Amino acid sequence: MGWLDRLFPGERTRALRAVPSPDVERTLVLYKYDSCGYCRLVLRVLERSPEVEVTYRDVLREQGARAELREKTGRTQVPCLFIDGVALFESSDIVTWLRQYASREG
Ligand SMILES: N[C@@H](CCC(=O)N[C@@H](CS)C(=O)NCC(=O)O)C(=O)O
Repeated sequence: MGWLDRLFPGERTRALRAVPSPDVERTLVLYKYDSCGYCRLVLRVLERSPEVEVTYRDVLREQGARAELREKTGRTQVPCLFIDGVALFESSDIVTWLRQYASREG
């Protein structure tokens, strides 16, 4: 659990640390499951951006993936995108970040 969650237990913080900027190449890991509508919003953006490399962790199909997410963030909510190791929750924020990332130059 991040320090913000401990300090404000009711708050649903979107990122546990400052989100890395989308203008340079990043290592991306997406925790998701396919029947989750919020995950599908994110997956749709990724389908349209095949040049974006992402490692997928399916919390329903892959043993240990959900526990891993809980261990890293204190939560089990998906979608969760790790950007160079920083967890970003909330599909709308993830979509916004990915759109900027996909349209970056270089
Ligand atoms: N506001 C969030 C909602 C995400 C959400 O509700 N995800 C559900 C699956 S569809 C979930 O992970 N629930 C389990 C949990 O929160 O631990 C978003 O837009 O990403």
